[in-house]
Amino acid sequence: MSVLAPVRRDRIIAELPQCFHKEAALHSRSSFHPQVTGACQEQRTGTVGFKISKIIVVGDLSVGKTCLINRFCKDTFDKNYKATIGVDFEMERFEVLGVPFSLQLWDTAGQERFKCIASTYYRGAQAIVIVFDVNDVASLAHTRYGNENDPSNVILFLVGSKKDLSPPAQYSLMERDAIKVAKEMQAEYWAVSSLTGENVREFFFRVASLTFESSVLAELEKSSARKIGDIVREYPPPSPKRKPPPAPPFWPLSLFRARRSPDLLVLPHL
Ligand SMILES: Nc1nc2c(ncn2[C@@H]2O[C@H](COP(=O)(O)OP(=O)(O)O)[C@@H](O)[C@H]2O)c(=O)[nH]1
Ligand SMILES: [Mg+2]
Repeated sequence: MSVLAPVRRDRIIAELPQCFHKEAALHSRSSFHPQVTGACQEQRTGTVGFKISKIIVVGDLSVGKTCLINRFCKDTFDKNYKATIGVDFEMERFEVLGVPFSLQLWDTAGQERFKCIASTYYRGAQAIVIVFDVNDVASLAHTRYGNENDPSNVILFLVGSKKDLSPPAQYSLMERDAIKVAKEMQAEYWAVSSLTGENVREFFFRVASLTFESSVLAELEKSSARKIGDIVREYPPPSPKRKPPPAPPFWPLSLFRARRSPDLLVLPHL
């Protein structure tokens, strides 16, 4: 029996949630990668079911990072600004295609920009969520810094926050620029409102699904590499010169002497 409580019913993902904008999406397939679906059906997902995926949230001060996490994890919204002190994180448990999968959402007060903290904060992150305020062009320009520290295999999301404060005409102008930035960074673009909750759940479901998909694909790649390794070990390629294999270096010399004159069997001194 599992010691953990069952996953909440509203955290169960059975189908791939769609992207927000096809032009700036990590991929726009309508369903999970067939290899991933197959592996889940046949329970070949290895360690993925025990994994906690680290997701870090970065962006300028006051763009709405904490509110975004709180809207999703606690379904609350606080109008009063409370500066985040230090580093905080929330855990969210999901079930994707029947496999348990957890996200650890890291929130900061913006210290990730300082080089000494950045490496610790970014280390092991599977996805980076770069938040900007859709009503503040400067905060979009600043998002580019998020790119400097990430390793190449990390999944990037560019999230425009406070959509409720942006009139539609103004929003569409800003969206053009945001999509351009997202494409340059190879990030997936989303626009959300933590006040109304618009797109918040959809966004985090997409984060969970894409990180899950990439974890399963990595696991499948690892296990096929292991299988190739086994075949190579079992059937080593023939060596060009057929030399007898060298004696293991730890064999005592006396063993060889003993073989040559069996009547003088000397057991090795162990
Ligand atoms: N109208 C509106 N205000 C927001 C939204 N998200 C955050 N805020 C406000 O913006 C301020 C900063 O939010 P916070 O999440 O603390 O920013 P952080 O410094 O990036 O963590 C707070 O006063 C929030 O109430 C939103 O979606 N809509
Ligand atoms: Mg904060």
